[in-house]
Amino acid sequence: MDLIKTYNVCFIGRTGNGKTSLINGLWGTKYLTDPLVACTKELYSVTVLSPVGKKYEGVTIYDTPGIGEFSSDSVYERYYQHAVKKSDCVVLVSTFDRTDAPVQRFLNRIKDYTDKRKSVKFVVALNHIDSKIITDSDGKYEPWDNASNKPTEQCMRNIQERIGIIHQRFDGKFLPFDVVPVCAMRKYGLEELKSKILNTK
Ligand SMILES: Nc1nc2c(ncn2[C@@H]2O[C@H](COP(=O)(O)OP(=O)(O)OP(=O)(O)O)[C@@H](O)[C@H]2O)c(=O)[nH]1
Ligand SMILES: [Mg+2]
Repeated sequence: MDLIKTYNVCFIGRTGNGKTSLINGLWGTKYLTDPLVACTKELYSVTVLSPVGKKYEGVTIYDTPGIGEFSSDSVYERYYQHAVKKSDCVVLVSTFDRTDAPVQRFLNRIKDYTDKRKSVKFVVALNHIDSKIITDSDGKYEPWDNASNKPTEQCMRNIQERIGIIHQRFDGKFLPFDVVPVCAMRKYGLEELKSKILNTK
């Protein structure tokens, strides 16, 4: 029997989407991140003693390498298998970038990795919502209201649109899910994401 009974969570998603940044923001770890190149290349895990409901004494978080990274996918596959198999909650980290094909393929196959004795939960974190990738014809798109540290109304509309697309593309591929808009960089939405992951709401 495990000495510490943990609720296990794994973060998956394409390189640079902010898996490691979110884990650092949510659990105070200091794992390395990188703006330019694939950063996480092994399977990292950290265990935090902090009760989750009545059943668990702590939480173990798995940080995985980015999916869809050409041939390295096969190298990383055993990490994904291991982390998903251990997990009570799978967090997929996405962004406004619509290159979803690698993730759709991934969701098709991770069903086989889950531990069938667990009732696994699935959450999508929509990160990088402060991104300026989306521009208007006049180029004046401002995603962030710094005064309130919240997305602008225009950004909110982009978030709603992207959530719709994520549902169209991912519904039925794995488990039912909610999408939580977050910004790891500006520490926005982290409490909401944590409570969704840990089922505390
Ligand atoms: N502007 C902005 N930058 C972010 C946000 N989240 C993460 N970043 C930056 O994006 C870069 C990539 O973040 P990581 O956390 O390393 O991404 P990752 O998904 O772990 O990437 P891999 O380990 O390569 O799979 C870093 O430079 C972060 O500082 C965000 O919400 N907004
Ligand atoms: Mg990483």
